[in-house]
Amino acid sequence: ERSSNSFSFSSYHTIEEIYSWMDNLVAENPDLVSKIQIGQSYEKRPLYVLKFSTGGVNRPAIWIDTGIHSREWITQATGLWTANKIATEYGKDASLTAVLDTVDIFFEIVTNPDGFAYTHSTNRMWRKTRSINAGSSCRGVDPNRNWDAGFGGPGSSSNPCAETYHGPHPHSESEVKSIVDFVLSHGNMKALLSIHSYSQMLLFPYGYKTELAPDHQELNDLASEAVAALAALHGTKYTYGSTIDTIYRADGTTIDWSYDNGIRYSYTFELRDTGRYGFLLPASQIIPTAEETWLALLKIMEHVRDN
Ligand code: ING
Ligand code: ZN
Repeated sequence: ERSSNSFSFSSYHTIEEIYSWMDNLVAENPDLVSKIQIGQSYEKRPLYVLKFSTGGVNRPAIWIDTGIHSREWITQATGLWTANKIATEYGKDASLTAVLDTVDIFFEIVTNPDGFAYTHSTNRMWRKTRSINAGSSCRGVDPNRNWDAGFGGPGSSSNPCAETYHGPHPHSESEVKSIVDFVLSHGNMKALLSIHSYSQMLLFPYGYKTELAPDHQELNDLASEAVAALAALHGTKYTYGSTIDTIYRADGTTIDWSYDNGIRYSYTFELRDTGRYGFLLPASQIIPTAEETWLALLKIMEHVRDN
């Protein structure tokens, strides 16, 4: 695509199309959007983050990632629509404008590029990274079990062939380690929103233990507001709660790591649907999904701005 004006948000795209679209977004919004490379994947693809900022120095910030599980194509597609929304609505939408006047947003859209390329070339259902596992013919580590928060517990697998393989040690995957290093060195991240599919859920810590998070009540109240805003658009119903109580025990996950590292507003979205199409969500649902998710994201961003 030459111009991001002619890019179709209602279809799924390859990594090459997405990376070139990102360059256009930056070129067309140079005062708001910049592109940062935070590292490279196992197969040496660049790991890009879009930074949305209206100025200041090390402002409080919100991290959003999509596509850490490569087969969850609705998430990268929602990421593209959302990044475009942020760029086009700044200065128009009063609520978003007020957020960006004090808060920066960091957005990693293709968080597992090797897996994503593999879902296009070879296996549409690939979830993990593509790293080689010593002593096994099975490839890849689950990048949502690889974080240093309850790492290696029973809510993950030590079998390299399993979909929830935790990897040889915490942050063994460069796709994970690059985020860890970036977020910690930033030092002022107030929220971390990690977007998955599917199940229509809004989850918060913990996944690795049944103990309630110290901020449980606030996280639960904000989740309730966010899913109400989401449902108001198209009637899409979300459940919400701590990971362990709402889906299952999960050890070494992104949001438990961020929460344990001082990022109070740590949430995982599980986007549409509830299983009819699952990971193969029809492209006709991209825009409705992104639109409704945006309303929930805005609620969370407003709360971060005001707290
Ligand atoms: N589900 C998530 C998984 O990694 C999840 C559920 C999200 C667990 C966040 C813990 C924290 O199993 C999908 N669909 O990936
Ligand atoms: Zn996932």
